[in-house]
Amino acid sequence: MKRVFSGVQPTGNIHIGNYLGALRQFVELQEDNQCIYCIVDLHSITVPQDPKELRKHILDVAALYLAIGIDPKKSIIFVQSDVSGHAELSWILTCNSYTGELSRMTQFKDKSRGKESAPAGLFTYPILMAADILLYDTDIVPVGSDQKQHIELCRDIAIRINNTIKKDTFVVPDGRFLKEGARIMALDEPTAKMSKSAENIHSRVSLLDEDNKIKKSIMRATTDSDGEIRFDPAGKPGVSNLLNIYSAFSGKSVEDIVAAFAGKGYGDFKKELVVLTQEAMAPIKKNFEEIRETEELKDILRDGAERASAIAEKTMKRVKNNFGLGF
Ligand code: ATP
Ligand code: LTN
Repeated sequence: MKRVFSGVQPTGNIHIGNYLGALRQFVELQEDNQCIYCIVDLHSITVPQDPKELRKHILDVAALYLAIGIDPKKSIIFVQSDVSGHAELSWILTCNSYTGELSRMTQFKDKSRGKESAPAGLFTYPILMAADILLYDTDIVPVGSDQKQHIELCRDIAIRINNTIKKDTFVVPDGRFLKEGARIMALDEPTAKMSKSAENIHSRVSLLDEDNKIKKSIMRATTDSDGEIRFDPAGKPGVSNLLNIYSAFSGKSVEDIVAAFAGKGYGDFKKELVVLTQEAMAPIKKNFEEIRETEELKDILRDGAERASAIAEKTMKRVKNNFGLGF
Protein backbone atom coordinates (compact mmCIF):
# COMPACT_ATOMS: atom_id res chain seq x y z
CA MET A 1 0.00 0.00 0.00
CA LYS A 2 1.25 3.46 -0.86
CA ARG A 3 1.20 6.28 1.65
CA VAL A 4 -0.73 9.43 0.71
CA PHE A 5 -0.45 12.76 2.54
CA SER A 6 -2.10 16.11 1.95
CA GLY A 7 -3.16 19.19 3.87
CA VAL A 8 -5.61 22.06 3.78
CA GLN A 9 -5.20 25.32 5.65
CA PRO A 10 -7.95 26.21 8.13
CA THR A 11 -8.41 29.69 6.72
CA GLY A 12 -12.15 29.55 5.98
CA ASN A 13 -14.15 29.63 2.76
CA ILE A 14 -13.00 26.29 1.32
CA HIS A 15 -14.08 26.65 -2.29
CA ILE A 16 -14.75 24.52 -5.34
CA GLY A 17 -11.16 25.15 -6.46
CA ASN A 18 -9.85 23.43 -3.33
CA TYR A 19 -12.44 20.70 -3.83
CA LEU A 20 -11.90 20.03 -7.53
CA GLY A 21 -8.11 20.41 -7.38
CA ALA A 22 -7.36 18.53 -4.18
CA LEU A 23 -10.12 17.33 -1.84
CA ARG A 24 -11.93 15.34 -4.51
CA GLN A 25 -8.80 13.23 -4.95
CA PHE A 26 -8.59 12.57 -1.21
CA VAL A 27 -11.75 10.44 -1.24
CA GLU A 28 -10.79 8.38 -4.31
CA LEU A 29 -7.32 7.64 -3.00
CA GLN A 30 -8.42 6.21 0.32
CA GLU A 31 -9.68 2.99 -1.32
CA ASP A 32 -6.23 1.65 -2.26
CA ASN A 33 -3.78 3.63 -0.13
CA GLN A 34 -2.98 4.54 3.43
CA CYS A 35 -4.09 8.17 3.51
CA ILE A 36 -3.22 10.87 6.00
CA TYR A 37 -5.15 14.13 5.75
CA CYS A 38 -3.97 17.04 7.81
CA ILE A 39 -5.43 20.37 8.85
CA VAL A 40 -2.33 22.52 8.54
CA ASP A 41 -2.93 25.12 11.23
CA LEU A 42 0.77 25.99 11.56
CA HIS A 43 0.77 27.00 7.89
CA SER A 44 -2.25 29.20 8.36
CA ILE A 45 -0.49 31.42 10.95
CA THR A 46 2.02 32.55 8.31
CA VAL A 47 -0.56 35.32 7.91
CA PRO A 48 -2.28 36.81 10.99
CA GLN A 49 -5.26 34.81 12.31
CA ASP A 50 -7.80 35.58 14.97
CA PRO A 51 -7.38 32.77 17.56
CA LYS A 52 -11.14 32.19 18.01
CA GLU A 53 -11.75 32.12 14.28
CA LEU A 54 -8.79 29.80 13.76
CA ARG A 55 -10.17 27.26 16.25
CA LYS A 56 -13.54 27.41 14.48
CA HIS A 57 -11.95 26.98 11.04
CA ILE A 58 -9.94 23.96 12.21
CA LEU A 59 -13.15 22.16 13.17
CA ASP A 60 -14.81 23.36 9.95
CA VAL A 61 -12.11 21.73 7.81
CA ALA A 62 -12.27 18.55 9.91
CA ALA A 63 -16.06 18.41 9.41
CA LEU A 64 -15.65 19.11 5.69
CA TYR A 65 -13.14 16.28 5.35
CA LEU A 66 -15.76 13.93 6.78
CA ALA A 67 -18.61 15.56 4.83
CA ILE A 68 -16.96 14.93 1.44
CA GLY A 69 -16.53 11.26 2.32
CA ILE A 70 -13.20 10.77 4.03
CA ASP A 71 -13.65 7.78 6.31
CA PRO A 72 -11.76 8.12 9.62
CA LYS A 73 -11.61 4.34 9.92
CA LYS A 74 -9.68 4.07 6.67
CA SER A 75 -7.76 7.35 6.74
CA ILE A 76 -6.06 9.44 9.40
CA ILE A 77 -7.48 12.95 9.93
CA PHE A 78 -5.57 15.18 12.33
CA VAL A 79 -4.41 18.70 13.18
CA GLN A 80 -0.79 19.52 12.32
CA SER A 81 0.08 21.29 15.59
CA ASP A 82 -1.04 18.21 17.57
CA VAL A 83 2.02 16.34 16.26
CA SER A 84 5.26 18.02 17.34
CA GLY A 85 7.36 16.27 14.68
CA HIS A 86 6.22 18.74 11.98
CA ALA A 87 7.91 21.73 13.60
CA GLU A 88 10.90 19.66 14.68
CA LEU A 89 11.60 18.17 11.26
CA SER A 90 10.98 21.57 9.70
CA TRP A 91 14.04 22.95 11.52
CA ILE A 92 16.26 20.13 10.31
CA LEU A 93 15.08 20.70 6.73
CA THR A 94 15.54 24.48 7.12
CA CYS A 95 19.24 23.86 7.76
CA ASN A 96 19.37 21.93 4.48
CA SER A 97 17.48 24.42 2.30
CA TYR A 98 18.89 27.36 0.42
CA THR A 99 17.65 30.93 0.67
CA GLY A 100 18.06 31.14 -3.11
CA GLU A 101 15.60 28.33 -3.83
CA LEU A 102 13.11 29.72 -1.31
CA SER A 103 13.31 33.16 -2.95
CA ARG A 104 12.19 31.63 -6.24
CA MET A 105 8.88 30.33 -4.85
CA THR A 106 6.08 32.16 -6.64
CA GLN A 107 3.67 31.80 -3.69
CA PHE A 108 6.16 33.63 -1.47
CA LYS A 109 6.64 36.34 -4.09
CA ASP A 110 2.86 36.76 -4.49
CA LYS A 111 2.08 36.79 -0.78
CA SER A 112 4.98 38.96 0.39
CA ARG A 113 5.01 41.30 -2.63
CA GLY A 114 8.52 42.40 -1.70
CA LYS A 115 7.38 43.81 1.68
CA GLU A 116 10.16 44.34 4.24
CA SER A 117 7.71 43.30 6.98
CA ALA A 118 6.61 39.99 5.41
CA PRO A 119 6.68 37.30 8.16
CA ALA A 120 9.70 35.00 7.87
CA GLY A 121 7.21 32.12 8.12
CA LEU A 122 5.91 33.01 4.66
CA PHE A 123 9.45 32.49 3.38
CA THR A 124 9.97 29.14 5.13
CA TYR A 125 6.38 27.96 4.49
CA PRO A 126 7.46 25.43 1.80
CA ILE A 127 9.96 23.85 4.22
CA LEU A 128 7.22 23.18 6.77
CA MET A 129 5.20 21.69 3.92
CA ALA A 130 8.16 19.46 3.00
CA ALA A 131 8.37 18.40 6.66
CA ASP A 132 4.67 17.46 6.64
CA ILE A 133 5.22 15.23 3.64
CA LEU A 134 8.56 13.66 4.58
CA LEU A 135 7.54 12.98 8.19
CA TYR A 136 5.19 10.23 7.00
CA ASP A 137 7.39 8.58 4.34
CA THR A 138 4.81 9.78 1.83
CA ASP A 139 4.69 8.35 -1.70
CA ILE A 140 1.89 10.48 -3.20
CA VAL A 141 0.78 14.07 -2.53
CA PRO A 142 -2.59 15.00 -4.10
CA VAL A 143 -2.70 18.80 -4.56
CA GLY A 144 -3.77 21.53 -6.95
CA SER A 145 -1.24 22.56 -9.59
CA ASP A 146 -0.42 25.79 -7.69
CA GLN A 147 1.58 23.53 -5.33
CA LYS A 148 3.80 21.98 -8.04
CA GLN A 149 6.75 24.20 -7.20
CA HIS A 150 6.50 23.34 -3.49
CA ILE A 151 6.41 19.62 -4.24
CA GLU A 152 9.50 19.97 -6.45
CA LEU A 153 11.29 21.74 -3.61
CA CYS A 154 10.30 18.99 -1.18
CA ARG A 155 11.75 16.39 -3.56
CA ASP A 156 14.96 18.42 -3.98
CA ILE A 157 15.46 18.69 -0.21
CA ALA A 158 14.79 14.97 0.32
CA ILE A 159 17.18 13.94 -2.47
CA ARG A 160 19.84 16.37 -1.18
CA ILE A 161 19.72 14.91 2.32
CA ASN A 162 19.67 11.33 1.01
CA ASN A 163 22.83 12.17 -0.97
CA THR A 164 24.71 14.08 1.71
CA ILE A 165 23.64 12.63 5.07
CA LYS A 166 22.51 9.08 4.47
CA LYS A 167 20.84 7.15 1.68
CA ASP A 168 17.16 6.37 2.38
CA THR A 169 16.77 9.00 5.07
CA PHE A 170 13.64 10.11 3.23
CA VAL A 171 11.15 8.64 0.79
CA VAL A 172 11.04 10.95 -2.25
CA PRO A 173 7.36 11.76 -2.92
CA ASP A 174 5.45 12.45 -6.14
CA GLY A 175 2.76 15.09 -6.60
CA ARG A 176 -0.62 14.01 -8.00
CA PHE A 177 -2.41 16.62 -10.09
CA LEU A 178 -5.76 16.13 -11.78
CA LYS A 179 -6.31 16.96 -15.43
CA GLU A 180 -9.62 18.76 -14.93
CA GLY A 181 -9.82 21.00 -11.88
CA ALA A 182 -6.13 21.28 -10.99
CA ARG A 183 -6.36 25.05 -11.37
CA ILE A 184 -9.77 26.66 -11.03
CA MET A 185 -9.71 30.37 -11.74
CA ALA A 186 -11.58 33.19 -9.98
CA LEU A 187 -15.08 33.68 -11.38
CA ASP A 188 -14.80 37.46 -11.50
CA GLU A 189 -11.21 37.56 -12.75
CA PRO A 190 -10.46 34.34 -14.64
CA THR A 191 -6.77 35.09 -15.03
CA ALA A 192 -6.21 34.78 -11.23
CA LYS A 193 -6.63 31.54 -9.28
CA MET A 194 -9.82 31.09 -7.24
CA SER A 195 -8.77 32.00 -3.72
CA LYS A 196 -10.15 31.81 -0.20
CA SER A 197 -8.87 35.21 0.67
CA ALA A 198 -10.10 37.28 -2.31
CA GLU A 199 -12.33 40.13 -1.18
CA ASN A 200 -15.15 39.60 -3.67
CA ILE A 201 -17.26 36.68 -2.40
CA HIS A 202 -18.56 36.19 -5.95
CA SER A 203 -15.03 35.35 -7.10
CA ARG A 204 -15.60 31.87 -5.68
CA VAL A 205 -18.23 29.28 -4.83
CA SER A 206 -17.59 28.03 -1.31
CA LEU A 207 -18.53 24.48 -0.40
CA LEU A 208 -21.09 25.66 2.13
CA ASP A 209 -22.69 28.39 -0.02
CA GLU A 210 -26.49 28.57 -0.15
CA ASP A 211 -28.10 27.70 -3.51
CA ASN A 212 -28.93 31.33 -4.12
CA LYS A 213 -25.33 32.46 -3.61
CA ILE A 214 -24.08 29.69 -5.95
CA LYS A 215 -26.52 30.94 -8.59
CA LYS A 216 -25.53 34.58 -8.19
CA SER A 217 -21.78 33.90 -8.32
CA ILE A 218 -21.98 31.70 -11.43
CA MET A 219 -24.51 33.84 -13.31
CA ARG A 220 -22.32 36.93 -12.87
CA ALA A 221 -19.05 35.12 -13.72
CA THR A 222 -16.94 37.10 -16.16
CA THR A 223 -17.10 35.79 -19.74
CA ASP A 224 -16.55 37.73 -22.98
CA SER A 225 -18.55 39.34 -25.72
CA ASP A 226 -18.15 36.91 -28.61
CA GLY A 227 -20.90 34.62 -27.32
CA GLU A 228 -19.43 31.32 -28.50
CA ILE A 229 -18.90 28.45 -26.06
CA ARG A 230 -15.39 27.31 -26.91
CA PHE A 231 -12.36 26.10 -24.91
CA ASP A 232 -9.54 28.61 -25.32
CA PRO A 233 -7.86 29.40 -21.96
CA ALA A 234 -5.71 32.21 -23.41
CA GLY A 235 -8.34 33.91 -25.57
CA LYS A 236 -11.45 33.05 -23.53
CA PRO A 237 -10.30 32.47 -19.92
CA GLY A 238 -13.74 32.98 -18.34
CA VAL A 239 -15.67 30.53 -20.54
CA SER A 240 -12.79 28.03 -20.44
CA ASN A 241 -12.76 28.12 -16.64
CA LEU A 242 -16.52 27.46 -16.52
CA LEU A 243 -16.06 24.59 -18.99
CA ASN A 244 -13.39 23.13 -16.72
CA ILE A 245 -15.69 23.34 -13.70
CA TYR A 246 -18.54 21.81 -15.69
CA SER A 247 -16.28 19.00 -16.83
CA ALA A 248 -14.95 18.28 -13.33
CA PHE A 249 -18.43 18.14 -11.79
CA SER A 250 -20.10 16.18 -14.60
CA GLY A 251 -17.27 13.83 -15.49
CA LYS A 252 -17.86 14.71 -19.17
CA SER A 253 -15.00 15.81 -21.41
CA VAL A 254 -14.73 19.48 -22.37
CA GLU A 255 -15.15 18.50 -26.05
CA ASP A 256 -18.45 16.73 -25.33
CA ILE A 257 -19.72 19.72 -23.35
CA VAL A 258 -18.78 22.14 -26.11
CA ALA A 259 -20.57 19.92 -28.65
CA ALA A 260 -23.68 19.67 -26.46
CA PHE A 261 -23.93 23.45 -26.16
CA ALA A 262 -23.25 24.23 -29.83
CA GLY A 263 -25.44 27.14 -30.92
CA LYS A 264 -26.53 27.93 -27.35
CA GLY A 265 -25.71 31.06 -25.38
CA TYR A 266 -23.71 31.65 -22.20
CA GLY A 267 -26.95 32.08 -20.21
CA ASP A 268 -28.14 28.53 -20.94
CA PHE A 269 -24.73 27.11 -20.22
CA LYS A 270 -24.39 28.98 -16.92
CA LYS A 271 -27.88 27.91 -15.80
CA GLU A 272 -26.96 24.26 -16.25
CA LEU A 273 -23.67 24.80 -14.46
CA VAL A 274 -25.58 26.36 -11.54
CA VAL A 275 -27.75 23.24 -11.17
CA LEU A 276 -24.75 20.92 -11.49
CA THR A 277 -22.84 22.82 -8.81
CA GLN A 278 -25.83 23.05 -6.47
CA GLU A 279 -26.38 19.30 -6.81
CA ALA A 280 -22.73 18.56 -6.08
CA MET A 281 -22.70 20.81 -3.00
CA ALA A 282 -26.04 19.68 -1.50
CA PRO A 283 -24.90 16.38 0.07
CA ILE A 284 -21.68 17.99 1.34
CA LYS A 285 -23.64 20.76 3.09
CA LYS A 286 -26.09 18.28 4.60
CA ASN A 287 -23.32 16.02 5.93
CA PHE A 288 -21.40 19.03 7.24
CA GLU A 289 -24.38 20.28 9.29
CA GLU A 290 -24.81 16.83 10.82
CA ILE A 291 -21.15 16.39 11.76
CA ARG A 292 -19.93 19.86 12.70
CA GLU A 293 -21.43 20.11 16.19
CA THR A 294 -20.84 16.52 17.32
CA GLU A 295 -18.37 15.56 20.05
CA GLU A 296 -17.32 12.70 17.80
CA LEU A 297 -15.51 15.20 15.59
CA LYS A 298 -13.03 16.01 18.36
CA ASP A 299 -12.62 12.30 19.18
CA ILE A 300 -11.74 11.65 15.54
CA LEU A 301 -9.08 14.38 15.64
CA ARG A 302 -7.62 13.07 18.91
CA ASP A 303 -7.49 9.53 17.55
CA GLY A 304 -5.98 10.82 14.30
CA ALA A 305 -3.25 12.72 16.17
CA GLU A 306 -2.33 9.57 18.09
CA ARG A 307 -2.08 7.45 14.97
CA ALA A 308 -0.14 10.16 13.11
CA SER A 309 2.25 10.63 16.07
CA ALA A 310 3.11 6.93 16.09
CA ILE A 311 4.28 7.14 12.46
CA ALA A 312 5.99 10.53 12.95
CA GLU A 313 7.96 9.37 15.99
CA LYS A 314 9.45 6.47 14.05
CA THR A 315 10.56 8.79 11.24
CA MET A 316 12.02 11.34 13.67
CA LYS A 317 14.03 8.63 15.41
CA ARG A 318 15.53 7.53 12.09
CA VAL A 319 16.19 11.08 10.90
CA LYS A 320 17.80 12.25 14.16
CA ASN A 321 19.91 9.13 14.24
CA ASN A 322 21.10 9.70 10.65
CA PHE A 323 21.98 13.33 11.46
CA GLY A 324 23.78 12.41 14.70
CA LEU A 325 21.30 14.41 16.77
CA GLY A 326 20.58 13.46 20.39
CA PHE A 327 22.38 10.55 22.01
P1 ATP B 1 -6.10 30.27 -1.33
O1 ATP B 1 -7.23 29.81 -2.17
O2 ATP B 1 -6.50 31.29 -0.29
O3 ATP B 1 -4.88 30.64 -2.08
P2 ATP B 1 -4.66 28.01 -0.51
O4 ATP B 1 -4.15 27.61 -1.83
O5 ATP B 1 -3.72 28.54 0.46
O6 ATP B 1 -5.84 28.99 -0.52
P3 ATP B 1 -5.06 25.53 0.83
O7 ATP B 1 -6.09 25.27 1.84
O8 ATP B 1 -3.71 25.57 1.36
O9 ATP B 1 -5.48 26.80 0.05
O10 ATP B 1 -5.16 24.53 -0.36
C1 ATP B 1 -5.75 23.30 -0.28
C2 ATP B 1 -5.61 22.60 -1.61
O11 ATP B 1 -6.40 23.27 -2.61
C3 ATP B 1 -4.19 22.56 -2.17
O12 ATP B 1 -3.95 21.27 -2.66
C4 ATP B 1 -4.21 23.55 -3.31
O13 ATP B 1 -3.31 23.19 -4.33
C5 ATP B 1 -5.64 23.44 -3.80
N1 ATP B 1 -6.10 24.66 -4.46
C6 ATP B 1 -6.14 25.91 -3.93
N2 ATP B 1 -6.66 26.79 -4.80
C7 ATP B 1 -6.97 26.07 -5.93
C8 ATP B 1 -7.56 26.41 -7.20
N3 ATP B 1 -7.93 27.64 -7.47
N4 ATP B 1 -7.74 25.42 -8.10
C9 ATP B 1 -7.38 24.14 -7.82
N5 ATP B 1 -6.82 23.76 -6.65
C10 ATP B 1 -6.62 24.70 -5.71
N1 LTN C 1 0.73 24.49 0.99
C1 LTN C 1 -0.46 23.75 0.75
C2 LTN C 1 -1.07 23.21 2.02
C3 LTN C 1 -0.17 22.17 2.60
C4 LTN C 1 0.08 20.87 2.07
C5 LTN C 1 1.01 20.26 2.96
C6 LTN C 1 -0.38 20.18 0.94
C7 LTN C 1 0.59 22.29 3.71
N2 LTN C 1 1.29 21.15 3.94
C8 LTN C 1 1.49 18.98 2.71
C9 LTN C 1 0.11 18.89 0.72
C10 LTN C 1 1.04 18.29 1.59
C11 LTN C 1 -1.43 24.65 0.02
O1 LTN C 1 -2.26 24.18 -0.63
N3 LTN C 1 -1.35 25.92 0.13
